Amino acid sequence: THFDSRHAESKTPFGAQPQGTEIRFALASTRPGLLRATLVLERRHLSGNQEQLSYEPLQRIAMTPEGHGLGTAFNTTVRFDEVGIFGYWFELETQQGRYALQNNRDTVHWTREKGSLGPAVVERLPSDARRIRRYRQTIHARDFAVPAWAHDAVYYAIFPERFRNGDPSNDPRPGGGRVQDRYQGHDVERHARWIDKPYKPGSGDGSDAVYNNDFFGGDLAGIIEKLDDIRALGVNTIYLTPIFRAASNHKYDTADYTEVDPALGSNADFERLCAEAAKRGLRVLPDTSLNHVGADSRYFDRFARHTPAERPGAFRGGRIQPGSPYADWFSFDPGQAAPDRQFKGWVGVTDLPEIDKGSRAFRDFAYGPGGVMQQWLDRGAAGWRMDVAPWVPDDFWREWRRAIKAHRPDAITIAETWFDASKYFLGDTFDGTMNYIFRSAALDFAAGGDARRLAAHLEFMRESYPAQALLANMNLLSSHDQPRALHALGEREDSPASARRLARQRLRLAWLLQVTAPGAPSLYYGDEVGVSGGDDPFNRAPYPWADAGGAPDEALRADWRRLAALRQQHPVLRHGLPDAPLVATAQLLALPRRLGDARALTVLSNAPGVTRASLPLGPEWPVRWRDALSGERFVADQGRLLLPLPALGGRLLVNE
Ligand code: ARE
Ligand code: CA
Repeated sequence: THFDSRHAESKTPFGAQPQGTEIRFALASTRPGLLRATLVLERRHLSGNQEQLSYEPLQRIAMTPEGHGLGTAFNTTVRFDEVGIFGYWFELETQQGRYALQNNRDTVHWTREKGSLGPAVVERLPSDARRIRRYRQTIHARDFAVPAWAHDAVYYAIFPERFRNGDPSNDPRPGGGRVQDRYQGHDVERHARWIDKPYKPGSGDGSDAVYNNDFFGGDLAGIIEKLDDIRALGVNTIYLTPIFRAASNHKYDTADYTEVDPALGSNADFERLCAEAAKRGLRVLPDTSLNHVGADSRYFDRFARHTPAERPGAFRGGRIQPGSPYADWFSFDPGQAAPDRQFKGWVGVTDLPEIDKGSRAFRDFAYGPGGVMQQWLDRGAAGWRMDVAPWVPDDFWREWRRAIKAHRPDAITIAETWFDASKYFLGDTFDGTMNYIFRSAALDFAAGGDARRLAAHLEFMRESYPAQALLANMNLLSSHDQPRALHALGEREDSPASARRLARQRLRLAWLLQVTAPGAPSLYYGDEVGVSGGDDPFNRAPYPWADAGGAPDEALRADWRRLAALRQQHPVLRHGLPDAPLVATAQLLALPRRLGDARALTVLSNAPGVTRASLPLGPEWPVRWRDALSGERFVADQGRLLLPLPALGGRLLVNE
């Protein structure tokens, strides 16, 4: 059923656009006998899951540059007056029947751009339109604005319990200690087996099952103590995983939204942290879940540890409490016999009873006047990283954003998502997301994967995400939820020195991409000194402070600092818009960005040996370039720039 001909499509302007923009769609084909072409537009993610198709006939046009010499060319202009996410494809009509010109399933697109037609796949129109692979058009609100500082941000992500013990007096067990179970409730017996058992990463002996209850004594005082070191990394925003009172070490099981956990410090310590950070030009971005709380919390109080019987938590002592001030926050099923089945835990985790986000009482508590969001912004927080964003209804996030921006217009709103986050970038919910698409694509490439795969992911984001958000995304390589970068790049505890060196070189390659790609780089504490570790919980190892017996890799840290400094020196790396890759082959990628007359060209090679790149620069490109890393100069000759490239390395070229 394949159309035996060449065909291509393009659009101008390319990428997400504000409401009211007119976009010209064009296609061209060498197929003789094309009768008609139609643009099929589908609106998605607006009211519920309803899909709506509209058909725009294309006009046949005389051969123009748009046609690129491909037989017949068509185009049409559509004005997008509504905000939304649109999918589209083209229908082609011939004497033989109808065909769909659609996004390519098999090959990578990285040249889909105005003027440069991208390859497309044409197949007989299937009876079920869901089988057609759409192109994407995002239309965002005209007034979508992110805080002025968002594109300048460089994050340092800290898991507070594991960074630095600045105050042994607040340790969960006085004097520190490795393992401490603070649960007084239901699974203490299961956990008890492991108390005081040495933690053996990856041992599979079950010691990791209770790792949520291992404490190392890290706290806010420790972070305050190390602010100068943090600042020296070239970062400017500290992202903290949750710090509110909670039983676990990760503290996503909030017990009280209004208090810092006593093992981490006090509310005053948080204010001090923000103030001391601000003195050094650093912001502090907290994290919380408004989707669930802890079972062991004052709101739920499953183990009757928090609330008096007269003002009970909603499930105090394992029984539904209709008279609870928090009763309205949760949905219960009293028909179930087992307590675990009477409420819903987040993805079935009974430690994390899910909130009914429709509850007005909860919404007011969370983001109403004087509510949780405001309290912490008033204490100095720079905004919020919101846990499990997709589990919370969009209308919640809309109200939430309005409340936050009304209170503090320069507060940033970051969603935790793992896949396409386009629906959060229409202007009414989030400014950016934790960019896991970036993480997987970058690590895949650095580990030796096909550079065209990385290009395809970067192009997906360049096409789908408004620039405001694209440049505000938290581009991470490691996090508290995924194996650390070094682990993903092959380093293991027992790796020989050569394997370690190789993994660290791959990490530098990923860093070069991270600090030059569109989006705010995020460094996970310890990555910069060679900390590795696999899945949760092994990705949360304590920072290896030299004064606590650790062995930080200072050379690696110096490399990070050099790379992060590039971003500070070249505004184009913070504010420049990306263009389509200049080159993407199996092992080579050249990624351009521009800001006014300034150009940056990141050239990356994951080949194991030294290679050469030959970059096609159009006539409009500068001729003289300097590698901002090595200082070497290069001059383009007849529109080509020839570059030697180191093994597993790259260059950042800037125009002179
Ligand atoms: C604990 C154990 C885990 C165990 C889990 C389930 O440590 O080993 O698998 O329980 O029983 C917090 C803690 C976790 C804890 C969890 C539950 O930090 O240590 O896990 O609570 O008690 C998905 C979600 C994503 C979510 C991750 C964890 O999409 O939103 O799962 N991330 C946030 C936070 C977490 C936090 C929570 C949510 C809960 O950042 O730290 O967990 O508040 C794939 C999927 C992703 C999936 C991802 C991660 O790639 O595509 O959707 O993320 O894996 O595993
Ligand atoms: Ca401590």
